Amino acid sequence: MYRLYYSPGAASLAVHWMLIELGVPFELELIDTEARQQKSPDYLALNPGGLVPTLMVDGAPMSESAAILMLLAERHAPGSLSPAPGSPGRAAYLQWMIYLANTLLPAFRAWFYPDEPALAEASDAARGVALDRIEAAWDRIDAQLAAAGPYLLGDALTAADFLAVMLMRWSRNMPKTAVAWPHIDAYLTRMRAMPSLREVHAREGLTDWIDG
Ligand SMILES: N[C@@H](CCC(=O)N[C@@H](CS)C(=O)NCC(=O)O)C(=O)O
Repeated sequence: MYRLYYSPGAASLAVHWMLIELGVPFELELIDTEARQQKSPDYLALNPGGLVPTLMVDGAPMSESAAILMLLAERHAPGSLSPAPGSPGRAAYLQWMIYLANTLLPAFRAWFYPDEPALAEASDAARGVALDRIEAAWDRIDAQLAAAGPYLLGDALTAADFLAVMLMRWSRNMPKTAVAWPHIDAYLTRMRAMPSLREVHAREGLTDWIDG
């Protein structure tokens, strides 16, 4: 059985949401990031970066939310949440998964942890750069939704939607939230109606954002 190490609202949310959507059995283990449990020796043995999430897969720890989403999609929804190798949608799927994981998610890390990319005295500047990068990503994603829609990659829900929606949620307290972009706003209205997204909010005790 899968075991997900999670923290409410963290990068584990997308994985937790997909596990619920897929209907596969799993156990949850809460990691209290306020208490820095993610840096405990026991957890570091599973996730050397000391980050949430970790998913135990067949007894072995796996980290990196995007990679976990891709694995779960391949294992449990072949050809639907994850376009098959060689299929027409595969290239765009890989591109968007890596863009979200490699460009947008790190910009959020720089926004939430500005001391990481810069010294403490330069953290305001680091946050400014992160904000520009996040807003540039919303421009790009909004244009993609306008051109493709109703999901990020067109007609079908994919793992990229799980990652994108989680990241959109992370913008909820920023100066300009993702819903300021009209096609993202319409997309989130549709996505927020998904029972599995509502369920993961309920299970993680998250009451803000889900109702707009
Ligand atoms: N690239 C990692 C990033 C995970 C990440 O940044 N997790 C945050 C929570 S959203 C975390 O563990 N923060 C605690 C820390 O940095 O100590 C992934 O996608 O899994």
